Amino acid sequence: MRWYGPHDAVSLWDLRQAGCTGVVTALHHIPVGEIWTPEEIRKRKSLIEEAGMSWKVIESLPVSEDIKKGSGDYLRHIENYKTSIRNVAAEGLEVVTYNFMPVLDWIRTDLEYPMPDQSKALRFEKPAFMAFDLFMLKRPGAEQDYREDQISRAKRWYEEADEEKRSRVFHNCLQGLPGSTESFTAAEVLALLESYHHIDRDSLKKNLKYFLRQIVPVAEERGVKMAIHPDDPPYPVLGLPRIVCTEEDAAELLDAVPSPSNGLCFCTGSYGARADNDLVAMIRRFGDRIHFLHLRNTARDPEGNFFEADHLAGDTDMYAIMKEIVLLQRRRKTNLPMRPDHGHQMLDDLNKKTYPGYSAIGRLRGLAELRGLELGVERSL
Ligand code: DNO
Repeated sequence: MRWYGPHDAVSLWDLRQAGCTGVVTALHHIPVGEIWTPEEIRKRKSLIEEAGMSWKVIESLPVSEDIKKGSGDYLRHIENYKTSIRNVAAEGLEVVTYNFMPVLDWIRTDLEYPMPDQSKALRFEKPAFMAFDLFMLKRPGAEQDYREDQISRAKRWYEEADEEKRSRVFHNCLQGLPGSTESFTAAEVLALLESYHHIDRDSLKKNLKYFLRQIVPVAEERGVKMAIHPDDPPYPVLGLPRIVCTEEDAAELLDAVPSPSNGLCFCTGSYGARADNDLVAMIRRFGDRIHFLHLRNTARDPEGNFFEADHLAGDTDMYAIMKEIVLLQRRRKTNLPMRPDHGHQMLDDLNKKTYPGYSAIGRLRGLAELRGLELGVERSL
């Protein structure tokens, strides 16, 4: 399971009691672009081991905006990234998760979407997001990115929403980086977006490939596996290109640097938010390059809205996915690290302040269901 570090309201012992054996975490206190030192890595590792679990997977070693843009301090950041890879390898860590989403990591408009059982889920509501973009953030040129009917739909959402609803969506869309409780201001996001105005899909891809060509040989030499997380939601947002959304995107980046160390974090929630991604086929095709999995389910509609369903419900057939993973593990003669991604806020979670999607009990439920499913599939094959 994921742990945000000593400040996380969910403790390591909570995770252990949930049935977790391997923790995935990051040194969120080290500024993006700087080096993860051996001391800091060791300190974090011993905390986890003292609670009887292991740390093999990093989520995430973040890639700086300069690297994504291929400008500013990017060469120094890449050298630092290589040093961090060497440092984590020396401490026995095996997988480095990262993403290449410009400016914002994952985005949701609603962090407390009520489920019929009164638990709360994360949701992405397209009209709310478009209203945020067009009428709250007021991004220059935003109307060119939407069709007429979408703009009217967004306007209707905006007019019908009261002040409180608008400001909740505004705040949710500006949430800061994972592991931070701060959010961006509108002015900061607009400035960041502006700094990407010359970066289109092709140049972002070029920068990702450059980064991979630099990093992967070091990872390979030290026995580390890089695992790129897909974009979430898996389509362009706020005029920014998104380049890890589909099977073809994944194939292209894997082919660009054909090394076992250049691999995927296979997130069924992100890839699964698009109806055109066939997840089982993707696991079959990319199996040898999948180094980490996020198991999560979404329920989507044709408008582009989705909410995070229970792990065994929603549009993704989790049984089919798990079966494919079990077969893959057998073929590769290994146990792949995987975790339940997100969970509903439920029971005592409802009275606690945790990172959105990362409350203890909702994830405990997800983990328990997924472990049961895995064991059942395993025994029946
Ligand atoms: C959200 C997570 C992402 C993920 C990063 C990986 O819950 O799946 O924040 O950790 O995109 O770099």
